[in-house]
Amino acid sequence: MPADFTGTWDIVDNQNFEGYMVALGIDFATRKIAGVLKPQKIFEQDGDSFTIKTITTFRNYTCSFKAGEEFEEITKGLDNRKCQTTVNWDNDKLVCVQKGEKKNRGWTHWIEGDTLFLELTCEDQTCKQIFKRSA
Ligand code: VL7
Repeated sequence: MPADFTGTWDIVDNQNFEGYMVALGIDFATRKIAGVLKPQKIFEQDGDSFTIKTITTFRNYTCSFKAGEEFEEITKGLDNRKCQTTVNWDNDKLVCVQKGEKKNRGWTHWIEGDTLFLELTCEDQTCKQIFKRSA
């Protein structure tokens, strides 16, 4: 049985989001707005099929995929790039590789109890986010 991420998660910590946004080439004004947001993650999971919604007061981002199947991701409203993206299980972690213009781009999610972890990487920058289950 794979891990079940289904639910709603509220951010409680966000380390080096600024560095991650700089690596993605996000402009100064947008970074200042984005840097104070408190994103919520809403996971819908049916086995290996996922929809992850990242919800903020500024912009929302939705990504749907099936583990193990490559898809074209357009990071609309974020850095607006096209990636060939694959998310795979690594034991109970979800490991995403976003192939495209930016080197070493991807993210990893995992759960420990009622805590959801996310590490977002682009080039030499890693942002570490922590969420607590709210529903
Ligand atoms: C993680 C934001 C910064 C542009 C707006 C900020 C809007 C949220 O990759 C992500 O989630 C994965 C893993 O959970 C699933 O899709 C999105 C947010 C990255 C990067 C870019 C700043 C402008 C913040 C919508």
